[in-house]
Amino acid sequence: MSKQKSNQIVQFLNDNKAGIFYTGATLVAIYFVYKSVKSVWGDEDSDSGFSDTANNANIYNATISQSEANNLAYSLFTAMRDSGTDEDLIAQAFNRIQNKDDFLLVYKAFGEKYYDNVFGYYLDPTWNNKLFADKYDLVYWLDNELGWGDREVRNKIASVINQAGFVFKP
Ligand SMILES: [Ca+2]
Repeated sequence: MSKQKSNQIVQFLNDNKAGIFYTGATLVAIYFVYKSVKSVWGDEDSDSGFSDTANNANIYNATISQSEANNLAYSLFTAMRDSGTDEDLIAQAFNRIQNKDDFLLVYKAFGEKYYDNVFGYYLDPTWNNKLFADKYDLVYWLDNELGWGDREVRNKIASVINQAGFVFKP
């Protein structure tokens, strides 16, 4: 970039400081309004917190071991943690989740993780990320990641999640 060009940019920024500031502030405000609207209307099931139901998992009825449950929870996390979703990986994990106790073990292993529910990705729990994101459980993550375009996967996974005592629309 030429010196003259960069001087022009500096000049432009100086001349438009207030405008740039207000544009930035407006974008931040829109982001927060969108987030709060989404959290009020986006989920009819407003109780998206960690469910104690997981503690009722009967490991004797589970067809997977605890370490398999940990691996499946990690696969699901991997499928959802970045922007976008790996639907195939989710479907694959649910091939192993045969009954409600399997799901409850995986649910418990997943726990709650910081999640930007607008852009759909995991945030490391640094102090500033805690301002922008909340912790959500596996059912919330799945519901938010799988949109109406992912009907096939939703159909596949809904019944075992509902059997486990959660509300998840196919
Ligand atoms: Ca994602």
